[in-house]
Amino acid sequence: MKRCLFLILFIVLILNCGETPDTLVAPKFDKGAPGTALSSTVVHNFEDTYNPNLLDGYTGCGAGNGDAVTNDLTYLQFNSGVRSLKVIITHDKIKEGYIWMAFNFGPEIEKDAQGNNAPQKRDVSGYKYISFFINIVPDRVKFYVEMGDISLPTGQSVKVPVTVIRKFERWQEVRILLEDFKGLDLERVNKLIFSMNSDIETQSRVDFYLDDIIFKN
Ligand SMILES: [Ca+2]
Repeated sequence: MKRCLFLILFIVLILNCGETPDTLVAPKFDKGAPGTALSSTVVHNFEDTYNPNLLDGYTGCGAGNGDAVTNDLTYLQFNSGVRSLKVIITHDKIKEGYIWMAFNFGPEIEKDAQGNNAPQKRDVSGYKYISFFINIVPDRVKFYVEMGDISLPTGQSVKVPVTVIRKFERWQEVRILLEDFKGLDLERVNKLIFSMNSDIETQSRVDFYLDDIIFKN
């Protein structure tokens, strides 16, 4: 009888070992060998280098019409690892400007019509969210998350507005459903952009920290 119980216990253990964890229920993803589908794709975690990002693409920022944006890897704050990205934005309250921080998807080996390195397409259709962590100095910040696909002309994207209310106390995760990017071809996404228009932001200066930009389910 004892031997029989041991046998049953052994079989149960074997069956449990063979179970596939939920995290491996995978989306479609066009990088990596077949059968190695991933449960998430990290765009940037701001740990080792600013450029290239973890999708082998170029990360850059800019502003016009009197506005300014700077960003730097910093040890002052982090959600993962030991570093995050510190972003400082200043607005010209008189003029209307556009401020952007772009994460192109790489490797950027092809040229577009203007001769610039062209971001490469990624299939993110198997994911449910684009997620990122933010920690902010002012108690309210409004911006857009934009994404482009390779069928859109250069400079065009699909925008989703985001308002973060949390004060500079702790990291806050923001998740945006990918289905909210109406009309975007999720099988051929080539860039992710954080942007602001001066006219939607009342603060003259916004400091915030950004970490762990991830496509996930
Ligand atoms: Ca980090």
